[in-house]
Amino acid sequence: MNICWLIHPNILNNNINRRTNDSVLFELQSLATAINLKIYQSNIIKINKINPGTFFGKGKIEEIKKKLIENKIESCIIIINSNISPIQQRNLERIWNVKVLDRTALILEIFGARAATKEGSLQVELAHITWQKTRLVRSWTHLERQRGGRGFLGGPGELQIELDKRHITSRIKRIKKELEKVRKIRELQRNKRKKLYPLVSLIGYTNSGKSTLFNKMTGSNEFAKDMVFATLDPKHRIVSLSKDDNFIISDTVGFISNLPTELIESFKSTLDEILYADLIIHVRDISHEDYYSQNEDVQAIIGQIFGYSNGEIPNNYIEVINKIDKLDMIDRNKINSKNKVFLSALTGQGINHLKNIINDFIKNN
Ligand SMILES: Nc1nc2c(ncn2[C@@H]2O[C@H](COP(=O)(O)OP(=O)(O)OP(=O)(O)O)[C@@H](O)[C@H]2O)c(=O)[nH]1
Ligand SMILES: [Mg+2]
Repeated sequence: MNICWLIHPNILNNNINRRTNDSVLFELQSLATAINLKIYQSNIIKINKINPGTFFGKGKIEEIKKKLIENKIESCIIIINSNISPIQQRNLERIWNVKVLDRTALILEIFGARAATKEGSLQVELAHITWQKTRLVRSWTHLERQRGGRGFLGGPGELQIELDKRHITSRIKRIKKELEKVRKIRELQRNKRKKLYPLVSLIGYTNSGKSTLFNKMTGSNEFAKDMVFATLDPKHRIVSLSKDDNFIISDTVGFISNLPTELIESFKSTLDEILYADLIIHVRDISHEDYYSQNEDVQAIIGQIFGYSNGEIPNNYIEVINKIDKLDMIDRNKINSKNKVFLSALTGQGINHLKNIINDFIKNN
């Protein structure tokens, strides 16, 4: 098991810090444990100004180096919860003599580890090599070759590091072609299904309870776990409301803050499930400290999927406020509205109400 050292750089004057330090570190830790990394330590490091060459200032870098040497930590991965440039990565790796990953690399690793279908693997590989390509621009040959072809964690795309840019470009083309085929097949299947039954898509922040709700509504047993990105590939099931009223529900990949744009681009065929849904259900975890900022992140990603620019929301959209069993809320039933259903996917409380809302929506649209 690889050991990792998690560092969240708290950058001064960065207005987009909407979360508390604790919750940022907690999410970072769950990302690391999602690929079985053992956490040596996690810290927040204050930064006044990003150093273009090394990201951190001299003092911090020396401090970390000293600690690595003193504690004889050799095969450690240092994960920096931000985007770092290829030059910064190279310099830090040289000084510290350990592997350095940034947030995007970490998320891509998790997706790589989760991909279970051919489509999922292709999508992850596409995201990975598109990202790598952007990092090869400035300092390709010597930098990447020196670092060696095998990343610590392996996974799709790691081998590609030894190929030159032209190879990557042609691989990107081939994957896109293959994915386009998959997308067409999906489109056909979707159209076929849609002729039979309306499509209801679950979306939401990772770990908000989409799969738990999917399982509760369909009686299935899909993987649902207290773990980020438990689900990667879309799943479909028919839900019967009555003899004549059925719909198809789809469960899909969760979102996260700063989701790499390469992933959104590459996961088009998966995200089509949302784009072409008759009804979108946004599952939100009301017990989470970041309830509001998670909503902003999901809205931003919806905007990217639909090509919105001003925070609009699709009109076939409702919210499920999940995990109410964890709260001590009085009068919560009064808060239910046409577009908002409070429930617990775990206990089942409120599920019938959701089914009624879905039924109404389907009948009226
Ligand atoms: N207390 C409580 N826990 C819940 C509820 N719904 C889901 N959970 C828990 O939340 C965790 C995440 O649930 P999942 O259903 O896997 O979440 P998801 O949204 O599918 O997550 P990803 O697939 O990672 O995007 C699990 O530990 C669930 O048991 C709920 O209503 N109440
Ligand atoms: Mg899931």
